[in-house]
Amino acid sequence: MAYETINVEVQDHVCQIKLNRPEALNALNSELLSELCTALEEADASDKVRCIILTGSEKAFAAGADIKEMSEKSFTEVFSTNLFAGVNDRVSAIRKPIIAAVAGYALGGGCELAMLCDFIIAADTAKFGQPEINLGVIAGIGGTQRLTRFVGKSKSMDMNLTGRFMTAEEAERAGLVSRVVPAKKLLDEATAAAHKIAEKSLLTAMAVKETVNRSYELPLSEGLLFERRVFHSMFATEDQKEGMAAFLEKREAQFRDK
Ligand code: CO8
Repeated sequence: MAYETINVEVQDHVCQIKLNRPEALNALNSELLSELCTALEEADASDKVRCIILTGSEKAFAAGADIKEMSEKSFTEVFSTNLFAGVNDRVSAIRKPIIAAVAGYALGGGCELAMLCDFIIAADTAKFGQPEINLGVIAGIGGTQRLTRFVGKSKSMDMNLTGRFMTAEEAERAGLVSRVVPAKKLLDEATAAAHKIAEKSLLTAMAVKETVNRSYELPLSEGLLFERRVFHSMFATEDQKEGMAAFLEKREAQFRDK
């Protein structure tokens, strides 16, 4: 499918989706969000894709929701259309792993979109922030909720109340990003990580994603039970037999997603 505000490329089982509104630092307008959700759903459904990378430009992953588009909206309109609920639900429903490769600004909805991915690899130029308070609003798709779970209350309050930006180094220390790499190597590192994931059984990778995400929804005892039951269920798969046999026979596993 042809898109106006994103570029999509599939190579070696990895789908790279690049946000592409350079004139607005990849601000997330309704067209971009709709195209992004459709592209993610297409990748999720495609036999050719085993892992997804979401990225932006060198200057901006995304500088937030599109302020021009939002500025004239009324309460009635945003409430009755449940603005941004669909994006949260559609991105959360993707079952294949999504890596956010972030360089430059990831602000407001940009930071929230990165947090909706499964993990974040940051360039050393990345800047994360929830500056919505400067616009007289608050975060709307995870900036007060997911960010607090990732970095703790104190830092989340700091980010949401002062609107200051976090460097990549601080974001790694705080647990928001999994690794920081030189900006020039960002896509190579993200692609290498995606290829590593793509080599695994897709069934198992999806089970990992579903189970880790449950840890945010469940108390520990229920989370552990869910994990154990999913672990047990993997013994019904051919990939479990193959993975363990390959280890014992000292060879590479040939997973078949069965
Ligand atoms: N919306 C619309 N346009 C934007 C946005 C934005 N969020 N950010 C930048 N732009 C535009 C600018 O208006 C400018 O356009 P023009 O050239 O036509 O004037 C162009 O991008 C370049 O921007 P700057 O000239 O400002 O570039 P600087 O390098 O001087 O500054 C900054 C970069 C610091 C990133 C600055 O642009 C900035 O502060 N942007 C706004 C950041 C912000 O407040 N983000 C939060 C938005 S609110 C939000 O995200 C609510 C989340 C709700 C959920 C979202 C669900 C997906």
